[in-house]
Amino acid sequence: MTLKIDTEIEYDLEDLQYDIDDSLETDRWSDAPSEVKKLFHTLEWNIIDGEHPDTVGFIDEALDSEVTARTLISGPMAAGIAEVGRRFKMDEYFLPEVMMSAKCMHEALSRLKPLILAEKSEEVGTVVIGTVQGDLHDIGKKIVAMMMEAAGFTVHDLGVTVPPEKFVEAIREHKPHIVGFSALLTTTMNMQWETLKLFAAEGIREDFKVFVGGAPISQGWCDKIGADAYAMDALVAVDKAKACVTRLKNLNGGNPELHEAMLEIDRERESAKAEAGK
Ligand code: B1M
Repeated sequence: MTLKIDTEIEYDLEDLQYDIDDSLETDRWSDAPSEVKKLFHTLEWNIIDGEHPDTVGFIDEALDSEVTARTLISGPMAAGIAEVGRRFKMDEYFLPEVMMSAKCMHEALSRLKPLILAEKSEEVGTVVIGTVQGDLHDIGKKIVAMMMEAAGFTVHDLGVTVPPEKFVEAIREHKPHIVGFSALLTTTMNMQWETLKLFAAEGIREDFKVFVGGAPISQGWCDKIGADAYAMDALVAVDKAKACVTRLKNLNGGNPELHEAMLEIDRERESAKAEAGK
């Protein structure tokens, strides 16, 4: 038996500016038993405070309470790191604090990764993924890679600050169905475009589908650079990737029909959400 806790609802995270007592008073995670709700807020604050020696202990406690790895990632971990981003933007936090919080995220993900990967059943395709050149952010990319692997893909993660030529090399070696670029900085998102241009120059653009993601990335950007799919989170990335290797497998990368099919997946998701919210 696993606990079902809704992490798709958009919560107001304003309480995270104050202290855990304020968080405990919100209705966030109220569909969980009270001790789990408390544990979720503790984990949010553990990430905000960057107290990484304690992170895995809280994760283990949540797992013992039948909470799934996916719920932890998309729930309290996402909330905690979002508040870190806000504090950084408002100059309330500086790099050392952000690095401590990132360490909490990495330690939690290392603990959760085997549980997510244990879900893998059939082999559905191959993915090459990396954070583009100049960009060191990899927490979100690691989550995407993990979820893709759990969904049946063999994932070759090239790491961070990956030069366009290294993508080309990996593509020649692994012959992927999907190539994914992550970028978290407005100053590095352009490297997604540069990498895509190199694929065209090398005559390999149509051999696979190109996925783009990361906080500053949008559908508009995806359209502008001529990528095949934009995914706002790991779940959307998996849905779209699966469609690409099954019913859309005969459409080449760069095909406008493929692009339209990706947009249709977003529309279906939106209407399913609206339906569920009724
Ligand atoms: Co930096 N950082 N950071 N940072 N950092 C941001 C991105 C920033 C928004 C913070 C802020 O100002 N609020 C800001 C960028 C501003 C901008 O460009 N507009 C910023 C900055 C400025 C910087 C530095 C330049 C700071 C400096 O040095 N002065 C510097 C850059 C270093 C470099 O890259 N060259 C820097 C450094 C760092 C750390 C190293 C300290 C650390 C990264 C540690 C690491 O990743 N190993 C860090 C962190 C942790 C952040 C924030 C706080 C958190 C990022 C994160 O992990 N989010 C971030 C604030 C923010 O994003 N709001 C910030 C959680 C993660 C789960 O979400 O990565 O969005 P995300 O991934 C999601 C989706 O986007 C999507 O799915 C994921 C899961 O749902 N997704 C994909 C991601 N990739 C995808 C690929 C796909 C599909 C979906 O297909 C291929």
